[in-house]
Amino acid sequence: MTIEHRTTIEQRRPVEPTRGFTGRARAADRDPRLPPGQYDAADGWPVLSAEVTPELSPAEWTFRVDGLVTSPRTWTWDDAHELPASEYRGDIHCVTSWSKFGVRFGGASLDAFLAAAGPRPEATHVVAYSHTGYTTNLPLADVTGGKAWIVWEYGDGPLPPEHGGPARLIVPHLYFWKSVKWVAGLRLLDHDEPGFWEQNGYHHRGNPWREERYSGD
Ligand SMILES: Nc1nc2c(c(=O)[nH]1)N[C@H]1C(S)=C(S)[C@@H](COP(=O)(O)O)O[C@H]1N2
Ligand SMILES: [Mo]
Repeated sequence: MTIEHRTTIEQRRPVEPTRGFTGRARAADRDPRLPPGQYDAADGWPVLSAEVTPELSPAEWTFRVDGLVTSPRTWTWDDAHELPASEYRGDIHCVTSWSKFGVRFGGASLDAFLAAAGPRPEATHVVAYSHTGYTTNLPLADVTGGKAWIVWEYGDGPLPPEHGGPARLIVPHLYFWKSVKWVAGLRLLDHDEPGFWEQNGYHHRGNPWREERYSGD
């Protein structure tokens, strides 16, 4: 993952939709589901990857939880599918300014994985990482309590490879760069450890409603 590649990708900032002669949407016209500075991508779903889509079959995919846990564990595709099914229906928001409303992702709640591993009391943060080397940091509180999922379905079908299939993390209440594609695991830590984008100027938390896009926002 080179700087040039990263820059190219996040510079693909979509053009604001045309809003007529006033050039500005009236507050009353604005969809309340749209966080500040975002636009509705409607039927589109941009692919944003810092790496080439890996060839990763379900049989090769694994998900590990380790670090500050009592029982470090690795799940295979079949193991993960034995967990209670859980889905997210709602909106997603990318820092490059597109949002998508009412999407469905199916998989298992991250709570189910964490419960099996048993976070130690000292654990405050996690680093989530992919099979390709992408990383992102999150407070443990942002991935517990029904706020994060490991998903392998989009709509009624399998999650497409370019969107992180066989399986990805989703943390939909934060900007989508936290939602690691081709997710490989979660390491629990007693401190915050900036990931790939966070080391390159992105905000450590990324709350779209507070427009926490870049460090200092
Ligand atoms: N492994 C990996 N996960 C990733 C990324 C990436 O480059 N690699 N990009 C992130 C960013 S910046 C965004 S906006 C979303 C994009 O997801 P999408 O391509 O399915 O829209 O994935 C996030 N997860
Ligand atoms: Mo992004």
